[in-house]
Formats: sequence, C-alpha cells, structure tokens
Amino acid sequence: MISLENQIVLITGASSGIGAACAKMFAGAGAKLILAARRLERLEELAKSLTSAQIHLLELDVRDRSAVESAISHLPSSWSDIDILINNAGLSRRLDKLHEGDFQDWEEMIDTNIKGLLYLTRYVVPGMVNRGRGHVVNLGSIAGHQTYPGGNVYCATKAAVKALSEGLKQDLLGTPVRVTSVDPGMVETEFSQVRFHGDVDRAKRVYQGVNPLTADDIADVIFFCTTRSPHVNINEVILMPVNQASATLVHRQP
Ligand code: NDP
Ligand code: 8X3
Repeated sequence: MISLENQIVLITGASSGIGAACAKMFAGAGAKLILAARRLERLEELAKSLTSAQIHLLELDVRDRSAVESAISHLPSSWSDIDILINNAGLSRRLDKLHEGDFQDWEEMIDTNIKGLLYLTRYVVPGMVNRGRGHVVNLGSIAGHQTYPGGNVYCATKAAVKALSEGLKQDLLGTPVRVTSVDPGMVETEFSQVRFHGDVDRAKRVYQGVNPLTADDIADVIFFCTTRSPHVNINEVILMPVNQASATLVHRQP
C-alpha cells in the first residue's frame, strides 16, 4: 500500500455524493485536496468539516472547456502537481424513451459525463506524464456495461467512459500513470433526485428495500485502487448491492 500523505488529489463533483465521500476519505489519509463543483457554497461547507486537511476549492463547470483550462493552468504552484484525478462529476436526466427524449437533457449528460471528463483529462494528464507519476480514476457505471429501458443516452455516456478509460490506459502504456474505472450499480446519493429533476419521493422509491451502496462504499473502493503498489493497475471495478444482479434485476425486501 502506498501513502497518500501530501499527495494532491483533484476531485470533480465534490459537492455531493461519491465526490464528497472521496474528499472525506482522502482527507483522512493526509492528502491535499482540490475540490471542484459548480456549487461553491457546498464545497465551502465540506471544507469546513475537514479542518485538518489542506484544501483548494474550484468553482467549476466541467462542461466549460476554457474554464477547465483556466482553472488548471492558474492553480497556485503548490497545487499544480496533481497526483490523482478523480473524474467523478456526472449526472443522468430522466428515463424518457429515446424517440421522445429532451435535447437539453441529452446535451447536459453528454457535455458533463463525456466532454467534461475529456477536458479534465486533457489538461491534467500531460503534467502527470511529464512528472512520471499519476493516477486517473473515472466514474463509470454498470450503465456503461448494460443498457436499460429509458437509460439510452445516460448509458451511452457511461459506455463512452468505459471506452475512454480503456483508450487512456492504452495511450499511457510506457508511462507510470495509472488508469482505473470504478463502475457501480445503485448508490444512494442525490443522483436520482437529479435524474428526476428534484422529485424526492420518486428518487427515494428507486432505493426502497434494496439496501443500496453508499457513497462511502465507493470512496472505499477508489481509496483501495489508488493505494496499491505503483506497479499495480486496477483497470476496472464493477460493484453493486447484494440485492442487485444487473441494471434491471433488483431484489426488494418488503
Ligand atoms: P450526486 O448527484 O450526488 O453528485 C454529482 C456531483 O457531480 C455533484 O457534486 C455535482 O456538483 C457534480 N456535477 C454535476 N454536473 C457538474 C458540472 N457540470 N460541473 C461540475 N460538477 C458537476 O451523484 P453521485 O455522487 O451518485 O454521482 C457521481 C458520479 O457517479 C457520476 O458520474 C455518476 O454518473 C456516477 N455513478 C453514480 C451511481 C449512483 O447510483 N449514484 C452509480 C454509478 C455511477 P454541482 O451540482 O455542485 O456542480
Ligand atoms: C447509475 C446507476 O443503474 O441508475 O449509473 O444507471 S444506474
């Protein structure tokens, strides 16, 4: 196991769910955290709760390529040598049939889940290659492995993340930079509230009787992947709750 003490970890989508859980876990291991999201006030609250950690906040919309370039290129020199990039920012919008889908929902998912991940990767990874150290963790999903009814565009974005993780691993061959895709099933976060545009009751019903994964469960896996010996690359982790067998096969306890 390698130490994360003073390693610089950039987490996108740190204002909620899996990203916030990663921030807590990596802070506990002594990492220096760059926390990025659009909701700065949520990041500030999180930073207040992590008093012992060194933290740099970025109010950032990952869909905005020039904002991503500017944020990365203007990092203070003590924060610029990023060791671990966690490409976590992402979202789903509704479960519409493809032929009835909403263009804005599609663009939001494609721009965030695919293009945002690409922008961060493009602006951060060259520094890792130059320094001869680094690790990129992408949040994929079981949705990238199996398409489910109404999942269409969201599933396509996560299939793209799977392809991009594989492609990045191939293109970094010959460098020490590592690439991991963490691909969960049902994790109870704000994800379903965002999918259903704020319908909290509908979001709750998604996880009813399932005993779903928690954001901490995913942070735990990411922590494991990033603390292996430097010659070990965990390429892909698929995990789901015990009560889930596939994207569409879920056992609900009464
Ligand atoms: P949450 O909704 O709880 O968190 C999503 C995070 O992404 C928020 O911090 C949000 O911050 C950020 N985000 C969204 N859009 C942008 C943007 N344009 N720019 C910057 N940040 C953005 O969901 P999860 O924690 O569950 O999701 C995290 C990742 O895990 C996603 O990629 C998701 O697809 C993936 N995932 C989730 C699963 C689940 O069941 N929950 C299962 C499999 C994968 P803000 O709004 O402040 O910008
Ligand atoms: C999130 C899991 O099954 O809602 O990626 O697509 S699922």
